[in-house]
Amino acid sequence: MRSNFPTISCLRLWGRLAASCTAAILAASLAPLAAAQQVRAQTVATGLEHPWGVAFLPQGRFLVTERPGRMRVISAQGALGAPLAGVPEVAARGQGGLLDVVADSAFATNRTIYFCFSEPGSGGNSTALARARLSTDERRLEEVRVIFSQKPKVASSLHFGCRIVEARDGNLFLTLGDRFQRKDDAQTLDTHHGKIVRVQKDGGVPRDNPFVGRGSALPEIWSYGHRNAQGAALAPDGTLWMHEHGPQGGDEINQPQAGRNHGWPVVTFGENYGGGRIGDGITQKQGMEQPLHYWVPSIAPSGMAFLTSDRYGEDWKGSLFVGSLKFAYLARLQLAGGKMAREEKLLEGWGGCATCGRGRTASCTC
Ligand SMILES: [Ca+2]
Repeated sequence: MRSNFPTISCLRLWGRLAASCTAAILAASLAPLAAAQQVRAQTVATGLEHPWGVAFLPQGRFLVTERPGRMRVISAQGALGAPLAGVPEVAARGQGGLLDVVADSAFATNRTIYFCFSEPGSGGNSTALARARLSTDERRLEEVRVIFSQKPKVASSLHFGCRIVEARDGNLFLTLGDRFQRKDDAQTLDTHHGKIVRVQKDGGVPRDNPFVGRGSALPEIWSYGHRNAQGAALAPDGTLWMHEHGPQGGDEINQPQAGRNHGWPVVTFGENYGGGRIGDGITQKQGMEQPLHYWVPSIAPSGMAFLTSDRYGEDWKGSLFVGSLKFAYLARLQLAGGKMAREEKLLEGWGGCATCGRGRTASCTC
């Protein structure tokens, strides 16, 4: 019975072979020993096209985005609902489209969700964050309102970032990519390129954001010097963690704190595609944060979740899960003293994870 298994679930992409994807439930033994050998994947739904984000709803249901611009409710048994009405127009090109979705921490009473997408507009497109209510019949989004838009818009189909995390204080973190050709903007505070922003649920700016009142700096900015973050999660202590794609090599895990500079593109453990240094080819510089962990070669990380449950045994409790798009595995990262102590590769050869996110209790979705 599924209820006997931990709620590690997985939403995966079947490559480019067909315009259909499968959402799968992964289950692991309750036994703490040899848990990795007992992880397995279980298909729960098929027929999705480029699923990108997933939020858990009450009664074991899922809210899933499809990158071309659809959002659906999927039942606990895997039945696909019809695409929800009310999803705004998205710039569905390249890496862009309808991307992450999360349920408000009080969804059970307010039916509020937040989602982010590639927003078309004057000058091209950029990442936008919207809030909406899921109608009681679950056929449409109501009261849809864009509460934040990345500035400026540019003509690019790359590097949108777009992971949403609700912090314990009720503010929302949103990761924003550097849009690829604007990578140097990640070091300037007058654009939202290559940043993490922190906004209130109505789009307002928290007064204690680090750059409020600092000249031309945009007040939504929380941290900067990021490349393209497609995974973010709250740690058990309530702090924000994220990972970001490096160029060729140099994917990173970071713990962004208020006002910190995470270095891109000045410091990186990667190089240009095809070889050649980026900038001065340095990996550290005063005033710039070092990652907590990095991968060379790149694993192309997607999705992130901490495991907080006791159900998986002491070995797994506190582990950080990250999907690898490139090498098609699920990484379990074991922490010790705030550092990465060990990486275990799960589900190697299974086909890869399209996204990791938040689960209902203490779980990982990927
Ligand atoms: Ca960095």
